[in-house]
Amino acid sequence: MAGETMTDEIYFRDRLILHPARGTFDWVFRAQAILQHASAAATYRDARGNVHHLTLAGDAVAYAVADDWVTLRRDDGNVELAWTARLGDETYAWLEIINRHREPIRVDELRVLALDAASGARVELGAPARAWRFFQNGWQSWSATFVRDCGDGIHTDPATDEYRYKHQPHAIPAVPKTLSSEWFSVLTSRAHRPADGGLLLGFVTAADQLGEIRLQLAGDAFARLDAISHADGVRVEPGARLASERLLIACGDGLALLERYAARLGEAMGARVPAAPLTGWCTWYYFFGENTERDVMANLERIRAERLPLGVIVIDDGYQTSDGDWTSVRADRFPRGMKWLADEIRRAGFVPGLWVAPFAANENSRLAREHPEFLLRDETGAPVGAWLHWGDQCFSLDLSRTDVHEWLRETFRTLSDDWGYAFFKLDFLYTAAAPGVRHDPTMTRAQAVRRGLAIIRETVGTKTILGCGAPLGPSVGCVDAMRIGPDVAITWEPIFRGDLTAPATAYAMRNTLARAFMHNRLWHNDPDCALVRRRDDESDLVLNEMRTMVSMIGLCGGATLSSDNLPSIRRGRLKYLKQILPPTNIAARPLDLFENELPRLFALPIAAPWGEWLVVGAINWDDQTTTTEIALETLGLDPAREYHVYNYWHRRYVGVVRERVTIKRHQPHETRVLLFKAVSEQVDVLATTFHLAQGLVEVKRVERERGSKGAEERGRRTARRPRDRETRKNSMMETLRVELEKSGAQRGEVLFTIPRGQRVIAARVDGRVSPHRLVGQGIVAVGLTLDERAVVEIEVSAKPPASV
Ligand code: 9PG
Repeated sequence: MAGETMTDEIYFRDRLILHPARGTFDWVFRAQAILQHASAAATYRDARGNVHHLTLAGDAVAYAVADDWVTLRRDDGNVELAWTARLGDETYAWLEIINRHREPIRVDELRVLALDAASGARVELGAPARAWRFFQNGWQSWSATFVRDCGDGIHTDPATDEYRYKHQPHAIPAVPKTLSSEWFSVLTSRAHRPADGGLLLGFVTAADQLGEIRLQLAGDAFARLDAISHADGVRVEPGARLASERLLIACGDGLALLERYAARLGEAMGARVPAAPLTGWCTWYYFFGENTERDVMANLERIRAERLPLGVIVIDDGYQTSDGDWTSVRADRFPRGMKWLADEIRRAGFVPGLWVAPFAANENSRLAREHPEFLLRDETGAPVGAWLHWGDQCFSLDLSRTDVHEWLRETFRTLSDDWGYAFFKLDFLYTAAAPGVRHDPTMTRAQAVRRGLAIIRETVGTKTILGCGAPLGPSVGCVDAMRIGPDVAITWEPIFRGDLTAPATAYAMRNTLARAFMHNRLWHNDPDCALVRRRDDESDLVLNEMRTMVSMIGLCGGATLSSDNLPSIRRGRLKYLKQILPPTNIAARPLDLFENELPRLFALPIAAPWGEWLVVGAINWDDQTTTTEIALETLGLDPAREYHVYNYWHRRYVGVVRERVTIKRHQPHETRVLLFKAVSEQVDVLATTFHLAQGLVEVKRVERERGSKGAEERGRRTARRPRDRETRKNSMMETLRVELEKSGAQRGEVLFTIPRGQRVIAARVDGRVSPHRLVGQGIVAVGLTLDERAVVEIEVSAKPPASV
């Protein structure tokens, strides 16, 4: 049915209420109009350059409804707007602009949602705007991402050109209190428990236009909310149309909404999700560009000697003579060339990896001098800045040029085919999306990024691409892994604390928590390298800070790369790296993301065939020692049950807890890693200490045998094992057999829970009776060196039969 008649309200599928007489609509969730009098709008320029703003709101609009969609239309005589919502299980909306004029127009913005308080729009979150919380997703890998409490005011960025190039893709209006989030946001309110009332607005397609969610407050009050699809001023010819990206509108639990959004974006963009996460070693965070062939070989040797399960050896920045001249190598550092090195790395059993910033050129590079036409220009014809590399200006390339495409192909053919690199850390990718006058006026900034990445992908085939400094949306489907935060550093915070994107361990970890949900949905998350070197050995990080870095990287489950100078790392520190290798490939969840701007609870629920447990990283971001109380309910645990708690880094059994656990002396910047396992009535594995996940990675199998028969038979089979009398006498026994497997050699323990009324008869490691010690009431630990594989058994007297 289609209608031109003006009705006051038209209800559609319990989800949408149209107000065609006003050109607005409400979006409804559980009988509550969450978005009220929302509209849509576009900004375009005519052939004379006059700016027009066309909105659906204000007057009557035409509408059409069908089985599962609704369209609202307005025409200003030159162009037509068509807003469509598809309402199936989920709501998707998009906006089209149709040029009905005789001359071309240029489209700047398509606002798929436009809510203006001045014209009666409201967002119903059960509380006034000052009590809202807004998820702010940064533009590219390094850009800060966190949930902002609107009552806390806005975060002020360093207002430098350099910062703008790197982190601010849009000109944000000079209205006070503008909160901006790239591609998606979730709004919650302090009035709600986290489990309800979150509103997600998120673009689930991102290949053609940059998406932005923008919230504006006037003082403490709501002023505007917009979901903007940026069309970058592309030309639309007479008779032609341009559609925005697709917006998902949904309500629910904040964290669950983020997870759902990432799943939809990943599906729509054909995300590449590798089967196993990345591991490796990278030159950057020790050598900082001064790495040589000798350094790489020395590190390779230590990795081999320790049998560290690291896959890729990344030669980061510093091999090239200049940014842009990627095939021209510094012979002083790499005298035998990059192919020789790749061959050596491969021969040693590793994957050779290379860092490249493919979408930019140093002002002093041969590329920039010989091909000034490759550089992206602004309206004045000046090259567009990208970043400063040790004081040299780097410029953006124009990815709409076919000669740049050809150069890109040729470059990666050399690195991939001729030299043999099989892993590419592609950095400073945001430079392709810089605002500028592109050679091809129909190419948007998102398309420029994607075109560049597509060419590299075509050239390197199925080899691994890690995105870095990369605009997130258009990279989905092109990269296998993605850096999700600023650089880690040998300091906790930077000297200039105002810039949340500066290299700093705390800042890197902030993003690791906030973007954890992207792992395995958009790509493999890369939280950046783990640094375990000692303080003063080129580091300022104290033990607690180093452990926090390792805990966060381990819990986020993604790419795990080391970037220490391994030959100088002592065993006592190397064990920290070993304890997060290999990665679990499961991302922990920041449970209080919508309550604390710096989340304090990073929880990894684990389900293995032999049991379920929860590993929680409890972070103290404060500079003081504090007491941290954690209610079991906030961890998703049953407050009516009893749980064993094990303190991983301190190797201490905490005891059995109910309802809550208290960390009494939670030190500054310390992450207390606690394992929770429900108390059971049988002998069980409590934890293992070889890996932070405490059993998920290195325990391959757990077998249980009851009764004396099995044990005696095995006693005969392993004739060398001395059988103690008691064992044989005991007719009712139970044995738990744990098979462990892990690359390298590591000292550690397997801990068992022994229920009340049962007693340990013997512990065995690889069939030999081995000492065990009591570490708490009903908790027994068996120590061993796990060298590739081991079998640990615990034999206990079975529970006495219940008296009749
Ligand atoms: C190599 C490094 C490492 C690192 C990347 C990236 O000038 N800057 O603002 C700036 C920001 C980040 C940065 C370097 C410089 O680090 O994240 O892992 O590859 O490049 O130069």
